[in-house]
Amino acid sequence: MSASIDILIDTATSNDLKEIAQHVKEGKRITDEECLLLFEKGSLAFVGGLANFIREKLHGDKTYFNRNFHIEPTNVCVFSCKFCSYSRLYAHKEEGWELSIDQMLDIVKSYDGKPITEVHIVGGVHPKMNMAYFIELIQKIHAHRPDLHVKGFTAVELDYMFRKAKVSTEEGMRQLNEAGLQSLPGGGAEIFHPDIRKIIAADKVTGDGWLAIHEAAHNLGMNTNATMLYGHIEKYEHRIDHMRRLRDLQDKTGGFNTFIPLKFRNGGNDMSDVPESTITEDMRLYAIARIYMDNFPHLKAYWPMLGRQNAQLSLSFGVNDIDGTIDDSTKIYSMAGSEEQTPTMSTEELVTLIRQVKRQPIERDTVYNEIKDYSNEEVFA
Ligand code: V47
Ligand code: SF4
Repeated sequence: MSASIDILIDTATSNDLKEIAQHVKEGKRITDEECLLLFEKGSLAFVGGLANFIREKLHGDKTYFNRNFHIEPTNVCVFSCKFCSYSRLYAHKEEGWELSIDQMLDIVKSYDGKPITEVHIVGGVHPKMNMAYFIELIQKIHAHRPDLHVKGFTAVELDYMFRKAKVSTEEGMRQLNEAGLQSLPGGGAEIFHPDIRKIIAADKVTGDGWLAIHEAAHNLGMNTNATMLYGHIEKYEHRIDHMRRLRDLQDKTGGFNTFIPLKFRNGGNDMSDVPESTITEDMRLYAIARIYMDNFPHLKAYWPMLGRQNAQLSLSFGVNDIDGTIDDSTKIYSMAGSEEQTPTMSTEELVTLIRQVKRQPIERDTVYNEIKDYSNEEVFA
């Protein structure tokens, strides 16, 4: 491993790139300026090699996945993010869906007896689904299946819930946590920088508001994820600003588990004229994120969005997690034009994908406790 980084140091095409490689070897944090240099001048092989060095230092060949399903309570949404192909405005709510608590509980019950460890709840921001509604949902899920980890609600949904209920962020998080909400997904982050946010997601929670909600969750001992929607109108500077804000909060709280870059998909939304990023640019971003976000333990490629083969490829560019089985329970990417129209993978398929690139498949729970090593598993449950 250290031989491979020495080759990168020796063959770097400029002194500044050589210096970055040396920093990575020594485990030193890179600066924003160095990060920009990687975006501008780092070849795919160079950034990929550095990211893989870090990935193997942190996790060896271990590649995590979990067994989960999603509940999307509604796609009716009071907001109108330009990149979103999924939501329907309240005025057109008959075109969308709204699930009752009983319907959502039926989804949970359909997994009875199956070795699922996590339910991921995320949807549009419906003006009538309030905090009391979701507290009741979480309590009922918890009462039905106490071993199921409830990960739910983006900071966008939470911000709206708390404002409507007239509670502070801290109080709102406390009440949801007490009801049984155990962690937060990373959605709604998009691009924090106001110059971009005001164009693509003008009316929802600000970058600072998003960070404050995650900080409040961390202060209660909850773990959360963070995403970044990339590959549309943002510049490298905006990506770096976004990652710096996350890195700073992580320095303060240590509450983030995973960073999840989300590739912008341009199907069926108001930004369909914006071309999608190339696979090379996707892999370069994963690699640079792995190098820059030195205090994030995990980097995830969300396969329904990236596609399975590209998710597999990303395992050589810093990624050590490919989310879960999902079980065809999310529509957010299929509606945005992803090739994954029915996102479901059996554990066997996930394991095979990981093994094909000579990595070690490990089933984890939401907070990365290892459940099972599938390296030599022949029979699948
Ligand atoms: O915030 C919406 C994104 C996010 C598009 O924490 C789009 O484990 C690309 O955050 N093209 C929600 N992306 C999903 C999310 C998530 C998914 C999986 C795992 C976790 C986790 C979190 O989806 C939104 C937005 O950034 N999104 N539309 C689109 N057209
Ligand atoms: Fe609503 Fe989320 Fe879609 Fe924005 S991305 S319109 S907040 S569902």
